[in-house]
Amino acid sequence: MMLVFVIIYQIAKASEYATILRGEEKINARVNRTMAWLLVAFFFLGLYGIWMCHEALIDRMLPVSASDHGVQYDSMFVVTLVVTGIVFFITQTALFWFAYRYQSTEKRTAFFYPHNNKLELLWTTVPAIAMAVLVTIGLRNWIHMTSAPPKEAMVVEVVGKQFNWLIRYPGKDGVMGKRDFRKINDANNVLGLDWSDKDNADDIIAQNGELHLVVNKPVSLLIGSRDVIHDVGLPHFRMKMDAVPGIVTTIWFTPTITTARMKEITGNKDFVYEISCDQMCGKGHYSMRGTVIVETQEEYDAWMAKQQTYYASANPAPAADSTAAAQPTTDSVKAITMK
Ligand SMILES: [Cu+2]
Repeated sequence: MMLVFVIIYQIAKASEYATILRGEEKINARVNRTMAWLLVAFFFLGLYGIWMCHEALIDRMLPVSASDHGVQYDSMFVVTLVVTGIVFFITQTALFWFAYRYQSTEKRTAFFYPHNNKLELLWTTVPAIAMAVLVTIGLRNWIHMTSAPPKEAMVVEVVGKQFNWLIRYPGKDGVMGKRDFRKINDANNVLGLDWSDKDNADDIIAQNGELHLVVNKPVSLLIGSRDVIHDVGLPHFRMKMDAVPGIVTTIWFTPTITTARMKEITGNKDFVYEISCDQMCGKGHYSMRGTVIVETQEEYDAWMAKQQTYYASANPAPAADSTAAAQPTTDSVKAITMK
């Protein structure tokens, strides 16, 4: 750093002496010319930089969106990028071209041009209209995505904790039983299911934390947290939503591409849809990677048929009473709660 300063200082000193020797005007004209060319060079260097970044990062881009809402997001993104991109290239080209074309010379003096109503009107209204259109598209999509999910949507609960995701399915009745944070214990009630609510009897908590979804079937996620604020990030579906302790947040979308199909599209046989935690939540934040499996209805049903209710897996009953434990009736649930 010091060396650079010394060099710049020496060059400045040298040009100062040169100015005295050769006459200031002549030197100024030459400096102006050099500066103008350097600006042009800077412009092309900048364009090359943009192209370079694009080349370097293109392989890391997410594959095509795997949800209907994601397709809408992507199209908004492209529209915004094209509109702002065109404006960027026009304004930047003009900026550097003007600096070159209208560089100061002996022949040309500066022209005082303080105000022009027509120009002011033009460069205020055009961006205002463009922004209004972009915001309107965004609002329309936002209203759709945050609206109530369709009636046929499946419901899955996703609860973040330090440091993994707990996924609960409502079971055959399609209803999630009540939860109470005071009933949470890591031994046999990770979500604090209230066993006095019989809707909990058939609820399922996926053993390996996999979120199984049916392709082309809307899904509504009920999102919560057991401790701090997490965030359900579903990059391949272009969705994300905060997981906040004490309240239920929701998102809904329709997955449109099965995991199997996405493996073909990406040419990656190990491809998995992931849930990332998009909110810094503690020292294990990086490890909160969940898996989403999008499959056909038949595959989903086959998987679901193999799942044990959380009640049964968390409360292994004595061997003699095994039938009651596997499918807890309201009575057996009550009996356990009374103890
Ligand atoms: Cu987290």
